[in-house]
Amino acid sequence: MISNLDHHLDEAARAVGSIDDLDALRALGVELLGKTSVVTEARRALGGLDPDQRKDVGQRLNEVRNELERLVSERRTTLEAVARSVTLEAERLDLTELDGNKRLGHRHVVTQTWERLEDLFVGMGYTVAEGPEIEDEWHNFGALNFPLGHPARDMYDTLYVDHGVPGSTLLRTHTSPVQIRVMEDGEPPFYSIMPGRVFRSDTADSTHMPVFHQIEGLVVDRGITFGDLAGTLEAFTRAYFGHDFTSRLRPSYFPFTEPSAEFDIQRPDGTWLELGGCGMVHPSVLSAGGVDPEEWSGFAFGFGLDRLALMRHGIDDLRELFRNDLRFLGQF
Ligand code: FA5
Repeated sequence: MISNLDHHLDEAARAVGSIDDLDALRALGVELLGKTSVVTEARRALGGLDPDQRKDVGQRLNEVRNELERLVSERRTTLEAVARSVTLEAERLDLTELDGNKRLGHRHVVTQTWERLEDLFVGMGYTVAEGPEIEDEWHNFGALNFPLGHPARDMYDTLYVDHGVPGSTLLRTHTSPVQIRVMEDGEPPFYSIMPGRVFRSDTADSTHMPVFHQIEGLVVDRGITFGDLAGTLEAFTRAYFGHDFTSRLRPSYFPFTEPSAEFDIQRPDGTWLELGGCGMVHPSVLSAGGVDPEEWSGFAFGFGLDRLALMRHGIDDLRELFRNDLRFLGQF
């Protein structure tokens, strides 16, 4: 029996050594160590041996079993290392070949979109303003006509910062608080855009990210009407997307604009994507910013900047923009 086991071990060692894929190794492991394997059968047969023989055969059996386990596990480690290096090789990026400018880095497609939008609006006479990403609840909500406890606050899944009174500090959920800051810091008229990063506890999917970008627009002057808003958005659509895109305004609701609308863009394939909201600035919001609503009126809009990039470049999944795969980003 002992010589049978030794012979089995020799054969098994050869079989393990000749295997070069992990699935086949898993199957061989079951064959060599599982319920119907030679070593398990031999253990069952031990009961029929006389005590002396049982001791010798039992000891050898344990040794053979341990050796089989070691052989299989060693082979697994080797094959896993080979699989890893095959994957690494396939995903290797050669950063040494800097022939000419071919492989130089360039701006991320979201940054390019951001800069293009700034150029476009600056060309239309707007200035660019910024505000903080960590905001107080007054600028993000209160001044924008969302009183405490107002159900419209639930439109945004807000991420609060553990600072000061609970609920008083947050990651801004939109760029609209910058409207208030622009009005607080200056005197009308205002023609400003406010690009920036915003945060919501949204689950990532093909059109949503928890961290994304918006571009806000605010115009406050004497005699501004909804017609000015519609005309500005139309001029923007043509300048940014070109002539194979169309846009539409749908009635909507935001506490800080009245009337309010949603701004959608139609792709060349006929599908629509919501890009943002807009409307006439609510008189209470003008007052909150220190602007007299009897004298001034205005409009505002807020677009998803990442979605603008998506539409313009025909990308169908927002998440692709943030996977940092150079083979993808290199296309833009
Ligand atoms: C707002 O955030 C309003 N502040 C917009 C506004 C400004 C209205 C000024 C009126 C006047 P909304 O929650 O719909 O509205 O977001 C605006 C746009 O941001 C959306 O249309 C969409 O393009 C983009 N957006 C919203 N959530 C996400 C997300 N999770 N990921 C990527 N883009 C998003």
